[in-house]
Amino acid sequence: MITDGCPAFLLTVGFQIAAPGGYSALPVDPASTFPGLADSGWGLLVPIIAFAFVKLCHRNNRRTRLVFGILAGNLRHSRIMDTMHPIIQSLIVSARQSRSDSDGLILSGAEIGITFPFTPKEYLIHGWQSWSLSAWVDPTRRFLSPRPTTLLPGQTDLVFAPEKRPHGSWLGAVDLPEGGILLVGALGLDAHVILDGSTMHGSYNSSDGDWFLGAGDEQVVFERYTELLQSRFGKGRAAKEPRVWCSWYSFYKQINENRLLNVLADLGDLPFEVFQVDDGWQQSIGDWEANVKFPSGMEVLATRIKATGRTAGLWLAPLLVVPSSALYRQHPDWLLRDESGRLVSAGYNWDEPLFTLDTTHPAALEWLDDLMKKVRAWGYDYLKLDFLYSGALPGKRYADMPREAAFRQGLQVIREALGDAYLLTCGTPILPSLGLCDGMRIGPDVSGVWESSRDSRMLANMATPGARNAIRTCLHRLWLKPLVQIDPDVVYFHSRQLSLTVQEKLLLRDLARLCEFKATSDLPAWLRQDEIESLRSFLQENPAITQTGKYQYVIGGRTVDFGHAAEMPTPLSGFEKVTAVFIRWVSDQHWILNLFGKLSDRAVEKAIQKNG
Ligand code: 9PG
Repeated sequence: MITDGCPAFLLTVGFQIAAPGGYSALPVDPASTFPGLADSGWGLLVPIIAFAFVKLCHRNNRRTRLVFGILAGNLRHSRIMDTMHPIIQSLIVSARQSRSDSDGLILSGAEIGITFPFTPKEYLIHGWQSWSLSAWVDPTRRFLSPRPTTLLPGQTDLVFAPEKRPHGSWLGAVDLPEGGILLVGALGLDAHVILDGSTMHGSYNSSDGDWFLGAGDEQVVFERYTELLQSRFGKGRAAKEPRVWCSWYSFYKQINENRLLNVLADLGDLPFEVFQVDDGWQQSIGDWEANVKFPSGMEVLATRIKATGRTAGLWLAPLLVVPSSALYRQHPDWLLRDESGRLVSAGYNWDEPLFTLDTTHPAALEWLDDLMKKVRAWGYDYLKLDFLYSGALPGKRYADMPREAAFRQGLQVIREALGDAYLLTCGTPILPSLGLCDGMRIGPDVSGVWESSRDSRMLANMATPGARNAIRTCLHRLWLKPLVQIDPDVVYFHSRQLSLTVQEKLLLRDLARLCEFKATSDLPAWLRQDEIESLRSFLQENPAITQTGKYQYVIGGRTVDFGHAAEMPTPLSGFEKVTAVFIRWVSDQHWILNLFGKLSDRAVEKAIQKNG
C-alpha cells in the first residue's frame, strides 16, 4: 500500500528498477522498497532540483530522457495522490512499465497482471464485435461454449472461444467491495483480458502495448478510458444521430423495387432523414450490382429516395465473399487463407459458407475503393457496412501484420473512398473501427421475440437475434458514446407478428433514447393512426435523461429499469442439460440451419402478403 506521505512515484521507479526490460509481479509497497525515502519529506524537492539539473546539462541524451520521464512521473504522481482511488494502491500490478494518469495508471506490456485483495461479485466481459455478448457476469459461474459452431466466426472472437475462464476483448472489469469498478482497458488493437481467480490478465497478441487501469465510479472510469482511446484512434465526425428507416426488420430479404417505393411514399412527412435499403438488392455477396428484383437499378432508386428529401442509404457486406459469387471464381487469390492455404471460414449465412477478402492484398483494396466510389456515384450517402469482423479473422495475409491492423487498413481505404458519406459499421470489431466510422452497431439484431430459451440457455448463444440479447449487450456498450454514434438497432411500433409485450417494446424504445440513435423498419401500412403518432413523437422528441442506478434511468420524467433485461439467463436444470446435449448437436448440422432459413423466409413472405 502507499501511505499518504509517500509519493506514488516510487511505484514508477519500482517498475523501472524491478523490471528493467522485463516483467515482474511487483507488490505495490514502496515503503518496503525504499524505506528511507518514504518518510523523508524529500519526495518533491529531490525531483525539482534534479529536473533543473537534468534540463540544463543533458538535453538530448537518451538516458537523461529516461530519468526525466521518471521525475516528471513523480511530479504528476505527487499531485494525483489525493485523487487516485485507494484501491489502486492495494493492487499487485505486473507490467513492464507504469506511469500515472489523472484517474489511474497507464501500464505498458505485452502481458500485464492486476491482482486485487478482494473477491469480486461481478466481472465485465466485453464482446469482440457488434453482435458479441457484453455483460456483467458472475465470475464463479461456468458457461457452456456457444453453439452452433458454424456461426461462431460471426459471433465471437474464435481465438478465445475455447477459453473457459471469464474473458473479453480489450477490456475487463470487476466490481469493488465499496462500490464502483476496477477497469483494465487496452489502448491498442489486439488485446484480450482474462479473469483468473483474483487476477485480471491482459495480453497483446502480436506486440507490446499500453493499458489504462482505473478505479472508481463506473461512468467516470469509462469516461477517462474513452478520452484515452480518442487520443489514439480519433472519433466519428457526424454531428447528430440520424433517424433511419431500414428495410431489414419488416421485409428481411424479400425486398423489391415496388415494395420499397410504396414504403417511401407511405412514409409521408414522418421525420426520417435516411431511407436505408438493406440486404436483398444485390446479385450475390461479393457481386454488388442490382438483382432482378430491382429492374431500374440502384441509381434510379437512390434518385427516387433523394427526391423525397431523404438521404439514400444502402447495406453491403463488402469484405464477405460466398462461393456462388463471380468474385469468388474470379479472384480466389484475394481471399483470406490459413497457414496451409485453406480458405478461412467467416461463418455461414445465405445457405452458403462465408469467406473473406484479405484486406492487405493491394488488388482487393483497389476493388474495395472502386466499390465504395461506385455506390457513392449511384447516390447513396449513408452506408451500412456489415459482417466487417471477417476482415479481422486470423489467417496468413498478403502483408504480414496483426489481424486487427489488417482490418483497420481495409476500413481506412473504405473510409477514404466514401468521402463525406455517413458510415455505419455493423458486425464490426469494436476498437479497430473507432475513428473511422460515424455510427456503430453495438449489439446483436433485435427481433420480434424477447428471448429464445433454446438459443440463450441451451446453445449458450446470446449473439442471436432477440430483443433481450440486443438490450443486454447495448447497455454494456453505452460507454462508447463519446467516441462514435451508437446504434442499438431498430424499435417496433407495430403489433403484428410480434411476441414482444408492450413493456418490452417500450424498453427497446427507451434504449434507443439512451443511445439517441433512432431507427425502425415498421411499414406505415402496418401501423394504426395512434401508432403513427407515437412513432412521430419518438422521432422528434429529445427527452432529458439521468442515470439513477446501474441500470436505472429517468427518461423524460419516467423511471426506466433495464435491470431484468441486463441479467444473464438462468442456468439449465438437470433435465434441461440432457436435452441441451441433443439440441447442441442438432444445431451443428448445416441442413438444420438451411431448413430454419427457408422456414423463416416463407413466414416473412406470408406476413408481407397478408398484411399488404
Ligand atoms: C442483413 C442483416 C441486417 C442486420 C445485421 C445483419 O447469420 N448470422 O449470424 C447473421 C448475423 C447477423 C445478421 C444476419 C445474419 O444481421 O445485423 O441488421 O443488416 O445482417 O443480412
